[in-house]
Amino acid sequence: RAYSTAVPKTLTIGLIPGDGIGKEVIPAGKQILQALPSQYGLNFKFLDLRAGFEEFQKSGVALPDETVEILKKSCDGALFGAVSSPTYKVKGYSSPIVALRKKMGLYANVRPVKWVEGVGIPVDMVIVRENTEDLYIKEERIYEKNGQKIAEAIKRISENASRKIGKMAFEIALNRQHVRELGGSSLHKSPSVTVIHKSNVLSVSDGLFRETVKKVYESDPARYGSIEYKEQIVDSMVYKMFREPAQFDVVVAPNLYGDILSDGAAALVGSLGVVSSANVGDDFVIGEPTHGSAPDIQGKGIANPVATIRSTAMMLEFMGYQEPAAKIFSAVDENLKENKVTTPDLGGKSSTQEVVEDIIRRF
Ligand code: GGG
Repeated sequence: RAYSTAVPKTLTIGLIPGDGIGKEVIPAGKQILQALPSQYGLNFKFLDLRAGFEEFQKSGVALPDETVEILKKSCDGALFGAVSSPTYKVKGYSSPIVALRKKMGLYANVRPVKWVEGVGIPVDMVIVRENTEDLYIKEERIYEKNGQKIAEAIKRISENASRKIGKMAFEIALNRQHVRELGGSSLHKSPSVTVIHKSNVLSVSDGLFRETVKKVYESDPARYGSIEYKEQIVDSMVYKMFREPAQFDVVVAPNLYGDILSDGAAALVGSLGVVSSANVGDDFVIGEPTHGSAPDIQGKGIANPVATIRSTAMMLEFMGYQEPAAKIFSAVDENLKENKVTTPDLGGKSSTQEVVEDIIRRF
């Protein structure tokens, strides 16, 4: 999207901190947007919105209708922090982030995992996770047979959602290649997309995912022919991702495999605290750190704000504001490379706020 920096534009951003350290890192994203140099011609208005398990405990509703309505009617984009759903069934509760992704039509969760020299090991990949179906439709049931409990969950894979996520993955691969050709740093010379599946066992469901993504690739050789097409069974992907992570460029996966792989991949770049994501639909984007609510460090002021700050940049990037996004990414990279002002998860002694200020001073 082209925009003119000559006429300042005001963007309305919904802020949904959620639970735990979500409340400490979302203000970091807000400060970063407020501190963007005026040359980008962007002003921001913020709307504080409610969701989360703590919200459920207070009001009995995890994702108020009002939050969804305000996002749809009044916001240009949003930032979501973290949610800590209990690991047992709570009557009336359902994960608000899972519901929000569906209600807002955010069918892709895009999770870049890129090393910065000195932190982690060489890796430069993007995990493109399907965000609306698979086991996350949460159609579960429990029943008894011969006096024994049996639990079942439906794994739904649709051609439509697989096609959309496949297209998103190939488009991201082309875009990454375009950025490389403009001089962007990368471990890769040419684009590739690796499709994750377990269709040696789940030949119907994962089989449909794999075949549909492959069809997207084959449907447009003029557009996608420069991309190398690869497939990996999910268990072998875990092994290869830890042994030879540098070989992966874009990785596209059904919802659950994408979730697990992206948390695992965070170990390659030092900490879950630096891995960002964006929930992307055709007309809306919500930036969201990959990490959860981290109750163990909640309230200590030491949560790493980098994942949220990068997610803020991703939100701008998917909204079409490439230059301010690039400015944020490079300020974060400088902070990490220098390795002086970092939070304890990266071996440092700095607070959340000190890291935010160190990144802002590099603008
Ligand atoms: N920001 C990502 C996040 O909150 N992760 C934790 C998670 O997976 N939460 C799902 C839930 O508790 O509903």
